[in-house]
Amino acid sequence: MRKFAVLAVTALLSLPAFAHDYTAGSLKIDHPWSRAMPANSPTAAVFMSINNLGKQDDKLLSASSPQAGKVELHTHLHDNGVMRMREVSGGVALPAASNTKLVPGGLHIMLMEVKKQAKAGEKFPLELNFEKAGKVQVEIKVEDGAPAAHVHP
Ligand SMILES: [Cu+2]
Repeated sequence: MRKFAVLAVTALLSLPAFAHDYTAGSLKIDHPWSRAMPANSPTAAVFMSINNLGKQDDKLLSASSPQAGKVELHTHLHDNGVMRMREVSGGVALPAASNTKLVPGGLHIMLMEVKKQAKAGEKFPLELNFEKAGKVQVEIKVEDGAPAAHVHP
């Protein structure tokens, strides 16, 4: 009986966390996710944090996914008070001993020409291509997250 209770608590605690991370060389890729995609939406943004635990800088050069016809690396820039997305030229720098966060409103991986809009709870594969760590396959978890604070319906 007691064992059952412990198992139940563990299951409850582990469910909402969705902890999933990947290690590639000195890179630790934590919690790659995207939001549930509205029907017919041709684009979707993917977020994660990439912790470079090594002594050498690395760089995220590109990404690809069977989910999308094209994948770009994007950042947001303020342009006369308007937030605009812009492709990051030359890749996303991952300085040694630092944690680079891809978050809503900041750096993100942009899926273009999305082939099938993913729903919350689904997963899809994404391949990250790093300058030094090479190619790394990760699973993107699709979450039913609220829209970013600066987006108005
Ligand atoms: Cu974008």
